[in-house]
Amino acid sequence: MRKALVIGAAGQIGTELTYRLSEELGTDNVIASDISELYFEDQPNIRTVILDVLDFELLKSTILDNDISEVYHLAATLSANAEKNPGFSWHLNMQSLLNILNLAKEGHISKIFWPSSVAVFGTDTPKENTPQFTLMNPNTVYGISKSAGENWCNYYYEKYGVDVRSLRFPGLLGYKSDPGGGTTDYALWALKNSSNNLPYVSFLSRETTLPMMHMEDAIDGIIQLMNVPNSDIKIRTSYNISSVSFSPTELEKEIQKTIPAFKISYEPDFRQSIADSWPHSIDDSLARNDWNWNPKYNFESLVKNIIEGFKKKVLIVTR
Ligand code: AKB
Repeated sequence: MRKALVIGAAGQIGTELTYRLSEELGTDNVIASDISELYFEDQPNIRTVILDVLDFELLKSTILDNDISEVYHLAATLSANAEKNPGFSWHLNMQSLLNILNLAKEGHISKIFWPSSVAVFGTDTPKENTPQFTLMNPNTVYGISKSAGENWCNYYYEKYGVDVRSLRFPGLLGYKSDPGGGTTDYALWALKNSSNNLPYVSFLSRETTLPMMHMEDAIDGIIQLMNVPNSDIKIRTSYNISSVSFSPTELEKEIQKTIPAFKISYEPDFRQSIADSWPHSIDDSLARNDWNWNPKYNFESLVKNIIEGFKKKVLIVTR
C-alpha cells in the first residue's frame, strides 16, 4: 500500500501535487504538510498536518505514525528569496533533504521525490540546449544548494540504496497557487495581471530567455518518474526536463493574442543577474529516452490555458 507525505504542500508545486496524488492514491493515502496551517478548499477531506521539516523527531514520528511509504519533499527557499538570506536558505534546503534521506537510509521511507532546478547551472554552462552533463558552477545560493542536494541524493542512492528520484525543473507556471520567491515568477505575475486586465512591470529585461513549463506537465513528470521501475532510472542526481523557452517580450506578444491591450514595461532588479546565469533552453533527451518524458503543452497552449485558469479565479489553498 502506497502512502504519501507531501512536505511544503501549500507551495506552488505542493498544492497541485497534493490534489493529483489524492486522485492517484486515494485521499486517505495522502497527507499534506506545511510549516503553518493549510486547507484544501476543493477537497477538505485531504488530511493536513503542521510540520517543520527541520524538526527531525517530528518528521520521523509523522512518517512512522502514518505508515508513510513515499515522501515528496518540496519545502525550500527559492532563488530570489535565498539571495536575501543565504545562511538560512542553505540550512533549510540542505538539512531538510538530509533529514529525509537519513530516514530513508534507516528504512522508514521507501521512495523520495525531491525537486532540483535549472539553477544548478551557472554562467560557465552552455546556454542553449544545456546538456545533462556539463560544466555547472552555480552562481546563486539556491543553485549551490540544489547542486549539493543532487550530489547527496546520488550519494545516498549509491552508498545506501536509497530510492530517491529528482527532476531539474525550469520555471513552473500554473494558476492554482502563487509562486514563492523565484526568478522565473515574473512570467506568472505577467499572466495573472493580464487576465485581470492589468499591465505588468517586469523585474527581468525584455530579452531574458528562460526555460519554462506548465505546472500540469511538471506534475505529470513527477508522477511518471515515481512510477518508473527502479532499474529504469539511470540518473540519481537529477534529470534535465524541458518544455518551452521564452523571453518577457515574447510572452507579451503571446498574451496579446488573447488580451490585445496587455503591456509589459521593464524595471530589472537584482533578479536579472540570477536569470543571466541560467540556461536559455535545456536538452532533456535522457529523460525522454529513459522513461518517456514528453510534455503536452507548447508555448501557445500554455499561455492560453493559464489565462483561462486565472479568469476562472481558481483559488485553492489558503494559509
Ligand atoms: C526559481 O526561479 O527560483 C525557480 C526555479 C527555476 O527553480 N522557479
